[in-house]
Amino acid sequence: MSSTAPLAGPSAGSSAESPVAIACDIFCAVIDNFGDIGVCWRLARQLASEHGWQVRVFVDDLHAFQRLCPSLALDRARQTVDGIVVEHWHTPAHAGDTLEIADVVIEAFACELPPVYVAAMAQRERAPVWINLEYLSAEDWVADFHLRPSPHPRYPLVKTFFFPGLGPGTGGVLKENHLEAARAAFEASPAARDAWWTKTVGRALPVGATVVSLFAYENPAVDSLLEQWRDGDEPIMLLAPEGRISGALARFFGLASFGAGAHAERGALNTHGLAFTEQSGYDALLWASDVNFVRGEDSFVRAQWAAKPFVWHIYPQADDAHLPKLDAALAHYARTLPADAAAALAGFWHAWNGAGAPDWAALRRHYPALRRRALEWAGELAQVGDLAGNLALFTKTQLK
Ligand code: TRH
Repeated sequence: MSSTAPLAGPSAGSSAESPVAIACDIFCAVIDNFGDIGVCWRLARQLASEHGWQVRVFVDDLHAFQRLCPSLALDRARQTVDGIVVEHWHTPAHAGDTLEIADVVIEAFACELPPVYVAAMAQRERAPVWINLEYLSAEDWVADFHLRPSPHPRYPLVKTFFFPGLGPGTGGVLKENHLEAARAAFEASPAARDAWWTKTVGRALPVGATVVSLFAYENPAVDSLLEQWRDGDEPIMLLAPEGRISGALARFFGLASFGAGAHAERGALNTHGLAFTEQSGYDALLWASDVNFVRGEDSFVRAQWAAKPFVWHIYPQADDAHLPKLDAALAHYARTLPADAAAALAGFWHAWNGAGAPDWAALRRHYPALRRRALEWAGELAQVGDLAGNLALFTKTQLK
């Protein structure tokens, strides 16, 4: 129902008529990497497929987006992908070729909406529900600020802060309705797993090896870890999607590069470079692995739903502002772990984020407890509710 026409409401019309879909515009400015568009795209697809919303995504970097969504055309100002309209957003003034104002406007990660769009929001007979979707943080203050309104200084508009989080009273994190069933089906089907290994890695699942996926930023701790894996007793099958850590792998193995299809073996360490998959394909890598190294925001969340022990490379911020966030996440994730397992996990996460040396043997020793906790935590996190569902629920209360 995107229009500049007066809004009759999400379920306008008589009860005999089918309800009109809620129109939602999501604005996403890509700062760097894939997390900004990764979160927005996942949210967009979920609002469309699970809530029946008509979603339009404004994004300023189609190249980053295309890595997650290969069917996207780079040269089109406007296109429809999976039923979602994608506008190439030329910030800051551009707001599409025709000015259409949605029922729900999501400003992702405090990106600035085009002034012309905001002015038109204020002109609408019924003001849109305006959401500022924040970055995920596990810190306690998040629950206090979640859903706080912020009146616009000049227009009769109210922006609401929507905070993702890991605890009660926050907006939760994204989780599709079908996710658990998809994971269970993959884990229950040797044929599905075999097919995944053949297609993705080009070989069968190695018997007896610990499978590790590695998605990380450049990381000085990686050399020490690779040495520990190489020199250890336990066979390690390392699966590394091509990206910012690939250069370090190439240097370690004395190769020119370590992109998709690369392969190297040293001691107990067997490493394969993987192609960066489309977004929906990434989950299977997490399900296929025993331990996952993830980063940023979206892969951090996916690792929690994969219910396998994981190591988080948090997005580094100025003045180490990210370190309290790392500890806040650990406080949730490690809450019921025995003290020695919690210490091994915290030590490893800290080392992976710049403080100390990673101790793989210590982490490995506590694997059974970490695996139990990973499963338990996925259940606890699900209690907070899925972000798209929480957002849809809040929006409905505002559109009544
Ligand atoms: O790419 P990131 O480092 O993104 C970061 C964070 O979001 C951070 O909070 C933000 O401030 C910064 O960007 C600008 O990590 P993240 O969030 O895990 O996003 C990666 C996305 O890439 C995620 O949606 C999963 C997806 N992905 C694939 O689609 N295919 C792949 O093969 C891999 C490895 C990842």
